[in-house]
Amino acid sequence: MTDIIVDRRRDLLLLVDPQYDFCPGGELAVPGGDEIFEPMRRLVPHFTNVAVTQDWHPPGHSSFASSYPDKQPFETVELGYGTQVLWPDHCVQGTGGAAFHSAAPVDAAQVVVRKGYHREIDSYSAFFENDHRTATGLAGYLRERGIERVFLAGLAYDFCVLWSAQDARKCGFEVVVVADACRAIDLNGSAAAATESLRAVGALLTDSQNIG
Ligand code: VGL
Ligand code: ZN
Repeated sequence: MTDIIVDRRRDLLLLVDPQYDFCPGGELAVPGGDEIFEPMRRLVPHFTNVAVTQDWHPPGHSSFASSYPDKQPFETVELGYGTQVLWPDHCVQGTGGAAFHSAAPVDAAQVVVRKGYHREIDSYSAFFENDHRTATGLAGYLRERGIERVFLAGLAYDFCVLWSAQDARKCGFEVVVVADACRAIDLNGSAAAATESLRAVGALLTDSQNIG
């Protein structure tokens, strides 16, 4: 049943990190990551406004476990802005793994927001880097274009989709997360925690079949 009607003037579809490194075979593969592209492609025709984010790290990024002598991927480190999960090297600028997956409908996007390009700060969110202060400029761009509601789909549900959805709410946008067009990393229960957090900030969770 279609219970969410897209308003082409004020709604935006935000495709989050649909990149090879987050898909099976990639450096930070999300289980089932490549299963999101079919629902994503079905969503796109409903929208006039589409944006895409691209995780885009320099070599030696502070979120890479390899940048520390004594750390393994998925351990954490305390950085100036708080606790940072450490990842395998992924989405390094200009590499094939950082490229958009060929099945991702990114040609529909009017803007590409790259993030995570400051060596010392990670950026899960499309709106603010992980210090929760440094803006990417996306909120201003959306406001100038009259966007009031943001639909999110992409990878990973419990990191970049979650943080982007939370920040979108903080910036005053209505938020719809399209769950079947997302997949989670699920580190220590982070997928279930993400759903709780999304509900707590007033984000709507739905599936692509309910959007028309
Ligand atoms: C992401 C971990 C590190 C994501 C990006 O896209 O969710 N997760 N970098
Ligand atoms: Zn990253």
